[in-house]
Amino acid sequence: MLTSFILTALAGALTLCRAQNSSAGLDFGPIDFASYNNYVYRDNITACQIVISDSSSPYAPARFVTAFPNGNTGAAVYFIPRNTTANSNSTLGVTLDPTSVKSYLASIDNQTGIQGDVSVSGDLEFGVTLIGGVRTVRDYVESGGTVFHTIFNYTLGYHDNSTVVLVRHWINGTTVQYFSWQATSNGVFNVTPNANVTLPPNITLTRPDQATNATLRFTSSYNFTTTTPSTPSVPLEGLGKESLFLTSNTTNGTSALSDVLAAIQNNGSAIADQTAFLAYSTKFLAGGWRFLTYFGRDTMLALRLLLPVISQTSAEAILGAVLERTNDTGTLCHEETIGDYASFVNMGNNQSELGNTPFYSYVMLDTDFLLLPVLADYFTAYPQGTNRSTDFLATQSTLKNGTFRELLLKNVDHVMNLSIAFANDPKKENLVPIRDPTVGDWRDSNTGLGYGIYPFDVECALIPSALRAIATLTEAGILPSNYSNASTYASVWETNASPFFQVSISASAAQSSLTNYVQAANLSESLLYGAGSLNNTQTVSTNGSYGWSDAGQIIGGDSSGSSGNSSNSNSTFYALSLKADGSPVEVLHSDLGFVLLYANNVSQSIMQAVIEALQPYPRGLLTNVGMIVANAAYDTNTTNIETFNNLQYHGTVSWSWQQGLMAAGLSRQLGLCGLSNTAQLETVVPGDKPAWCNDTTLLTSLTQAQIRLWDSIAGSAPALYTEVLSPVFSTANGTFSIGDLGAISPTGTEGDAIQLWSYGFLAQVDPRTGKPVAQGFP
Ligand SMILES: *[C@@H]1O[C@H](CO)[C@@H](O)[C@H](O)[C@H]1NC(C)=O
Ligand SMILES: *[C@@H]1O[C@H](CO)[C@@H](O)[C@H](O)[C@H]1NC(C)=O
Ligand SMILES: *[C@@H]1O[C@H](CO)[C@@H](O)[C@H](O)[C@H]1NC(C)=O
Ligand SMILES: *[C@@H]1O[C@H](CO)[C@@H](O)[C@H](O)[C@H]1NC(C)=O
Ligand SMILES: *[C@@H]1O[C@H](CO)[C@@H](O)[C@H](O)[C@H]1NC(C)=O
Ligand SMILES: *[C@@H]1O[C@H](CO)[C@@H](O)[C@H](O)[C@H]1NC(C)=O
Ligand SMILES: *[C@@H]1O[C@H](CO)[C@@H](O)[C@H](O)[C@H]1NC(C)=O
Ligand SMILES: *[C@@H]1O[C@H](CO)[C@@H](O)[C@H](O)[C@H]1NC(C)=O
Ligand SMILES: *[C@@H]1O[C@H](CO)[C@@H](O)[C@H](O)[C@H]1NC(C)=O
Ligand SMILES: *[C@@H]1O[C@H](CO)[C@@H](O)[C@H](O)[C@H]1NC(C)=O
Ligand SMILES: *[C@@H]1O[C@H](CO)[C@@H](O)[C@H](O)[C@H]1NC(C)=O
Ligand SMILES: CC(=O)N[C@H]1CO[C@H](CO)[C@@H](O)[C@@H]1O
Repeated sequence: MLTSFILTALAGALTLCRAQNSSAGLDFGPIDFASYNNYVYRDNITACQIVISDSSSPYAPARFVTAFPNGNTGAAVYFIPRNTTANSNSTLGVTLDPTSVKSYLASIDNQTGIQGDVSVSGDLEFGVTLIGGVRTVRDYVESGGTVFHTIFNYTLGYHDNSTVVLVRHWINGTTVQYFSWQATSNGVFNVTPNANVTLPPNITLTRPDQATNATLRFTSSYNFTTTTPSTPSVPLEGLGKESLFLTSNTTNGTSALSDVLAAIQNNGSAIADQTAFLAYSTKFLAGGWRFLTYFGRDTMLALRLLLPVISQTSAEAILGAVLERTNDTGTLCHEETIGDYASFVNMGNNQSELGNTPFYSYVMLDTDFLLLPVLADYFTAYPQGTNRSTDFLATQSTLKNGTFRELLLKNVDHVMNLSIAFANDPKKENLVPIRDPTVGDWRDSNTGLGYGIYPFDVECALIPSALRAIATLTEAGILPSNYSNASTYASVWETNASPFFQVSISASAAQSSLTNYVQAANLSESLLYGAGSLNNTQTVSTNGSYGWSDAGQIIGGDSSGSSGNSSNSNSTFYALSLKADGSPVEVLHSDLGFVLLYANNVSQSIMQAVIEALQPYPRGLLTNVGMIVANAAYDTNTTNIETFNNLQYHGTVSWSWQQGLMAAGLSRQLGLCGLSNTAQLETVVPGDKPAWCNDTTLLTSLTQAQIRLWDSIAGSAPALYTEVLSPVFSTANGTFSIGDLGAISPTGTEGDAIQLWSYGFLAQVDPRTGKPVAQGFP
């Protein structure tokens, strides 16, 4: 009796707690990136990102997007300028008044959302309008305006000459979504319903006073509550920067760590707020606006980068979200699809009876190996996680049956099963291929991996690291003792996988490849000398002091030094991937960073390859606006010059988090050598000193490469926390500028302005100055 009374009372209290969302508030913007201004607003009613075209050019439509983490819900409209005024250039500017933005709550039907005012500088017509999932908007945008499914059609609601309401009933459930526009000054709507109701109405706005702007009030709202069988309503509770990060008075860490934590809360607090928009107590989101939902890989990589500074609450939110979504075979979830778009996916899978039950995708191979390394580091090397394993792993999962421990063991078994063949017989065919023919690791696509199926990052870094983690967790008594093979498996992978990826190139072949590449890619020969495009931005004015183009530090250089290369002066670099026939995709790449941050017992040959990759592009990966992720300059298959050009999502473009990975990894490896390095926040487990630490020439080269890398990173400062940028070359200046991939590429993948893993930089110190990155660059 008593027990059941208490349970009922508790359940009541729980419902109350849950009905009251207590998110940390946020209100910031604009963040201007990739031709859009981004604003964020979050309170205890809603969380929303507003994205608006940042400039007007003649006749160009202006795009307006609202994107919500809850249900991964979105609404977008393209405003098309009208040529109504004689002598007009028909430009249309749309500007948000940030002070007008507030949350919207209509208790009558539980609608929540966002409201605000925009000022529009011209007459306009409503173009394509999308209402439903963020994914629906993404599909349209990323397909260059071709993908638009009838099932997502909206209908015209109430309208008069000052108001237009667009309505969408979600595919399943009772959610209704409204996208409303009200002309509050100098605007008159003219709305003509289409005779065919499945086609859009004609909506125009005219300004009675052509000399001034019109003001439009938008309201974007919907009534959806996340539901799971056992938790009928779980609002997303947003974490503020104070609970997201450690604060300097909660640790007794090094002074470098205290400085970094203080910088995050003080000078860097605007950046910390951006991170907070992606941080919720039950999951973290990958990025805004295009990825405002759970992505396993993004969140685990972000966690790994942020380990020195992230709070226990946040670390466990990320780890828990991954474990919650583990499937029966121990495969980890790549992406969750929720809300309206989940219905669409379920129907596509002939499972429409599931309604809008979340759909979990398990396509990515790299994701499977990312949990164990970060979990092992969290439990055994970082103070936040020490002594947390018992309680945390005892947590009951809400999305899947079982405790976190049971789900973790499934992943451990999965990792052991995938790696056993190679561990027993280390030949190429026993490497682990990507599961899906078109996607496999963070480089996503066929083209991103150069049509390879064995990715370097997975085979050479993530698998050995996951196996090491199993050994570490077993040793710490966190995993049961039946994984005694893990350590042996790890050694086999560490020793035998990377040699398959080696590509040997002679000095003369390297030189002629570069000469050919510079022409094919419309670059300039000047980039091949000294500091290349970094000539004016480097730390020191004297070429050579930081190993720019030193023979012992470049591909095809005279490697008589400590390079570890053979005496015939051939250089070795590591292929991006291997094709099904085992042949290497000879593309220089930044995934070496995975080895640096994740792997143990890294070979001297790889360290030498890192030094050589950290040279100016096209000799290496560094441009004056950031490190690029792929470079086909040395590829004997010259068609890859096109496949990896600067219009490709994973071509000669810069992903900021990859710079962060490389920088954190270098810092970790130097730390393993016991080198006192101001950049060192990574906790280094003693006893892991690699053999090459005794090679002083190599160590000097590594520290020089580190400085070069940070010169390049500093050049990307205006886009440091964004998703992706494309370096655009100016022959006149001999340097690159930050280009907007979405605008210059016909396939139109625009970069997100705020991307979770790019905030990994908040845990780093610039080794050139000893200052926390959170403070900004000098
Ligand atoms: C949200 O917070 C405000 C002010 O802090 C409060 O007045 C309001 O009642 C809260 N709303 C909800 C739904 O909790
Ligand atoms: C506006 O003018 C431009 C340039 O003359 C033209 O391309 C466009 O079709 C016109 N738009 C309308 C709606 O008339
Ligand atoms: C169009 O814009 C250009 C550049 O802003 C300006 O020079 C030109 O006078 C404008 N034309 C008209 C007809 O307003
Ligand atoms: C008119 O709209 C343009 C573009 O949105 C904006 O730049 C300008 O500041 C607005 N003018 C006023 C007076 O609000
Ligand atoms: C609004 O939400 C409350 C609490 O979840 C629920 O009791 C009520 O029925 C909902 N109202 C409507 C109109 O759906
Ligand atoms: C808008 O509609 C109202 C009511 O129908 C009418 O009184 C008013 O004149 C209209 N305004 C314009 C500019 O058409
Ligand atoms: C959403 O709102 C509609 C009316 O606008 C209502 O019929 C429906 O029950 C609501 N659904 C939820 C989940 O509150
Ligand atoms: C209405 O438009 C849709 C989509 O273009 C089309 O498939 C349908 O045949 C049209 N219906 C009528 C009655 O014209
Ligand atoms: C919408 O109506 C306006 C004004 O009548 C007209 O100029 C425009 O061409 C129409 N747009 C479409 C797509 O029919
Ligand atoms: C820690 O420091 C912050 C300011 O940096 C302060 O607001 C907070 O109260 C302090 N917490 C404790 C437990 O001392
Ligand atoms: C979801 O909606 C689709 C399309 O209307 C329908 O076929 C399906 O039966 C619905 N499923 C549920 C569970 O409501
Ligand atoms: C109102 C609306 O969005 N109508 C669209 C419905 O879907 C068809 C095809 O997918 C589009 O052509 C309509 O514009």
